[in-house]
Amino acid sequence: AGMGKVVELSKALSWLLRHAVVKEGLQFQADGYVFVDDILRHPSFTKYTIDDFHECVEKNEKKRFGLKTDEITGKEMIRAHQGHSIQDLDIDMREITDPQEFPTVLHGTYRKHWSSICNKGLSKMGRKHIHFAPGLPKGAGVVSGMRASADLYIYIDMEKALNDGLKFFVSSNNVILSPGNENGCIPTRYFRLV
Ligand code: HQG
Repeated sequence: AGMGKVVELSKALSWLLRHAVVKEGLQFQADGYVFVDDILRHPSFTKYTIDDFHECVEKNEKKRFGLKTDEITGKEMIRAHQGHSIQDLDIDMREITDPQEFPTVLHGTYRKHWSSICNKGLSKMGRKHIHFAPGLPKGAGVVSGMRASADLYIYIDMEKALNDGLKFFVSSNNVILSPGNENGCIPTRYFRLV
């Protein structure tokens, strides 16, 4: 398939797997996986083939998706590794306990949000977690965990945040995720100057 079709499929899968499986009436497992066959039958996906799915997973620049074979049925399943708004999911993520493991943890955002972020801290907004990258994108490339279009980077003092009991996790595609405090926020006192 052409790159245009692959990117279009990546966007459609991000929408479905992160936000819409419930409202679209699709079955999903607690770990976020959905049967590929069920998706191929969905009206928005009938133009795609199983090969398009494989290509989309492999070529994805942020390694957004993962495939597995269901042990019971032997059928292929797909999930998004992070970025969900659906609440009833329990995706295996490793907790970060050593602040030295990720010396640089940053959130990519936009200057237009800065005054609001200063008031409330960084918020998970509509998602389950606030997203962070373990470093800046290399060269002109992209890094999982932040948007390439970000024009403001907020660095986190991991030592201070972990000491104060804030939780951070790493997803299978190396995105750093935090549910924030009881308000779903990382307060500004955990930001650091670089
Ligand atoms: C901002 C992409 C006002 C926040 C990326 C962001 C990521 C606030 C937006 C993943 C705020 C939320 C998630 C506050 C945060 N006031 N604005 N207090 N706190 N914000 O889409 O991090 O390419 O939910 O900075 O790489 O942009 O889709 O989060 O601008 O990993 O795989 O509110 O999406 O991954 O937007 O993006 P989002 P995000 P994919």
